[in-house]
Amino acid sequence: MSQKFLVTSALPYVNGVKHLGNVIGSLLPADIYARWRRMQGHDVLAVCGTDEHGTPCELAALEEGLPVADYAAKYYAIQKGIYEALGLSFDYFGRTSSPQNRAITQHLFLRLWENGYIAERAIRQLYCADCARFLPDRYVQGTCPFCGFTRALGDQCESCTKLLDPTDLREPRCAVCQRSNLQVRESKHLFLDLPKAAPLVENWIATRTHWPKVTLAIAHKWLNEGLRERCITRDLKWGVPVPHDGYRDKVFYVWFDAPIGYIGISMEWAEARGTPDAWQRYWKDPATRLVQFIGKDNVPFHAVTWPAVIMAAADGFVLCDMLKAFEWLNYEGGKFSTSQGRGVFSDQAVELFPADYWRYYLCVVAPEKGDSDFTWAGFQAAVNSDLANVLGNFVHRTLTFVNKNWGGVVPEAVGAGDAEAAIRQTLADTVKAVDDAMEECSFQKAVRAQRDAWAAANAYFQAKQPWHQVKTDKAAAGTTLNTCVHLCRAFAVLGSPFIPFAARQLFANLALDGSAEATPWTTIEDWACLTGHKVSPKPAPLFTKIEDAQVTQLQARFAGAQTKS
Ligand code: B3M
Ligand code: ZN
Repeated sequence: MSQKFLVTSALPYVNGVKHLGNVIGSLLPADIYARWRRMQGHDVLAVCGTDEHGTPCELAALEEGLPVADYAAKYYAIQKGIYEALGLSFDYFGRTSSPQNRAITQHLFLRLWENGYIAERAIRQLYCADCARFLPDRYVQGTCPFCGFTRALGDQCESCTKLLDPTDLREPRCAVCQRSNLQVRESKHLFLDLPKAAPLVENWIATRTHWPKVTLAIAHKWLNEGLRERCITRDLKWGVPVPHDGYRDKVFYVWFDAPIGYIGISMEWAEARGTPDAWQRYWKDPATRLVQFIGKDNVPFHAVTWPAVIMAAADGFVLCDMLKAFEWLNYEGGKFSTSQGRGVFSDQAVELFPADYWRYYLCVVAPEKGDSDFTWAGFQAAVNSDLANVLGNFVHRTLTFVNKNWGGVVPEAVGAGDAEAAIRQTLADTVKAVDDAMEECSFQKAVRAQRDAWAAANAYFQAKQPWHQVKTDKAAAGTTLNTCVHLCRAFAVLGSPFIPFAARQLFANLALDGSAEATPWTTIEDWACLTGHKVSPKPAPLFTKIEDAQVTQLQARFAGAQTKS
């Protein structure tokens, strides 16, 4: 039965180009999941976009010497292009700075105000006497009062993930001028009354027992520590203006409008296709399954604050059904580092190798049960062994054999025996394993199950020895090859969400239309449907192996101290 799915990836900050850890930390999983559900015939709306407000973006614009709006437009376009090259199939890649997001953010704020969830408070705020301005969150840097990390920012400590207020920091300094000529001045701000919303959130989280362990652990830890009122306004010009007298010169805190951006981007999508209300079919239907992919540092905002806003606003928006959080991907045993040019960034990745190589390997090392490590040796092994030697080789030998011995026409399967029964069972088990893995959003399991099936298919071909069969019993050879061609087709269907470009080539090699309509998921185990079908006379190779020399070169190039492009 077709279901409605809303699929979101964390919205990457617009400041610069993201590294491979960010790609596997939310973008790629969201795409694969969306493709998987579309392939199954479900009604999917998948959205992503750049998170453009807040101090990270302003500080980056300052560094690049561009007005912040121009800076955001520039990197929005750059990021969008890279994600298309990676095959990310969002229905819309939008921006949190859109007029749609401004409207829905202001609307939800007013609902919160009416419902009594907004408090006015005079707060003491850091003011830089040298820059003559208030310093909101990330404009202040200093030492984390909880863990002692010396480069904590005013909104969150990157090291222990605790949320902070700028005045919590010890030895604070101004991020703009790096001096400590700071004063504490009083100014009025608006606060989200999280203590009042806490029971709503607690009751709701109690129903999310199917969430992954890390997500629940972080959510519970946060709730157990007790929720504090959270300031949602900032003294900045760049952002969504606060629609309330006395605050009209302020904007909302970036983490207030960023998750609302999922809705804003859906509104952009609806308008772009000429059906401005279509977003409501997803967001306001309680039967919609909202599936969200994020990095683990984003859990508090997605498991607690944003749901608090949605529930307190009581405006009929769906809440998250599945919140999948990823841990960190490291690079060759250390951290990816933008400032030191260490590791592979997404713009470089798409220039170096076909997108599927990254997509596949990143799933193999997806940081799902803890942090994991990108290594060039692992990347090379995944491409050369799994993709080229196992899947690529199986497809190649199958199609070459059918072309050579039957003129490309798939022979009949007569007298299928035990070996056929076994491999059919393997495929049935694989289909179930991948579907289960996707239901629990486990990407490692999903690709492992497929790799095992590719290996089993190769072993079947090897064991049947069709090159002998064809000389002694051509009908028996036909049974073998009929089975193998069907396996190729099944692998194309199952693989299409994960390695969409190779899957498309595989469908072309089979001379099949690979669209979900033409080759529906439900026919994956229809073992009769290809008999008599003519495959392509010139199947193209799916993958090219990576040479050792190239790996050595890449290890050196990305080890750090690359000049920033
Ligand atoms: N931009 C943080 C990040 O990229 C933030 C996510 C927003 S999701 C609404 O990690
Ligand atoms: Zn300053």
